[in-house]
Amino acid sequence: MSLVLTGAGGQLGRVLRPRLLARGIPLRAVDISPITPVDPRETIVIGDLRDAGVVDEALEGATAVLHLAGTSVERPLPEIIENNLVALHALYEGARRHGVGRVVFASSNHTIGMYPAGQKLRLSDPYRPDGFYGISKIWGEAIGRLYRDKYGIEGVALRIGSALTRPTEPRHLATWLGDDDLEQLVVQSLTAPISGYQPVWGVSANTRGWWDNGEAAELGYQPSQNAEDFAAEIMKTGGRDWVFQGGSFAED
Ligand code: NAI
Ligand code: 15L
Repeated sequence: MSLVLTGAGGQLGRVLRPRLLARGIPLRAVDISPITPVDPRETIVIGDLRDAGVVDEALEGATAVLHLAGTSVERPLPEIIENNLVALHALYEGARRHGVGRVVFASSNHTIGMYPAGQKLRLSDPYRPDGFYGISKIWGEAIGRLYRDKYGIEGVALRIGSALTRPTEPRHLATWLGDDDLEQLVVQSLTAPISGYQPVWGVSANTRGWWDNGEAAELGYQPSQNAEDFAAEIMKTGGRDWVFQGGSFAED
């Protein structure tokens, strides 16, 4: 596999790059901000993915893309549009030009953040975004499906909960995705046979989880982490229980 990882300098990129390299997957790491290679098998492209020239440099010879780049929190609409709609479209157009076989896209629970906390959901339940950021991830899921249907690019959308090394608040008891599970889910999403386009939840095997993740199991994802292991510690901190699944994003 010749893998391009965008958003390589961000939180999840920094967790995943050494882990993917340790599995023998060479990387081209892309970010708008300067980054340094983790090891010699990693090449770096610095630039803005809204720029087709940067996309061409990044995707030359690539067989797969893990697209993490973008604005990752609620921000004013123009910033969201530029990084999460315009840059994402440029990335998919590049994938089409360069014959990339599969794009794995980092979506988010904020696509459904206005559902009440505690309500069990399936991927087929209607979107209920909790802001412009959540709407931009719906765009991302839709563009992945479009490029599969029109151009045959296989796609996996990871609807990630809260990807953190440790869960820290009561909401994370349902939404947490641990680092080991993140790595496993990404590897399965890049390599498992799929029929076209597949959204899945990006979440660990949390006892108090809200999301039915049968689709990820079909990719071979077998989560080994559970936020419940941190429950006693989290409850001692007295963090608040949010009304909506999107937590603070839904109430801002
Ligand atoms: P982050 O904000 O730490 O990293 C995003 C990276 O993308 C940054 O290094 C930034 O410089 C880069 N970037 C932004 N716009 C760019 C552009 N136009 N061209 C090139 N690079 C650009 O985000 P994090 O936490 O690493 O998340 C990665 C992805 O996963 C994001 O798309 C985020 O929305 C998604 N996600 C993350 C979750 C989490 O719990 N961390 C939960 C749900 C989704
Ligand atoms: C996300 O989509 C964000 O990128 C991340 O910063 C967290 O806020 C996460 O969701 C979450 O909902 O916990």
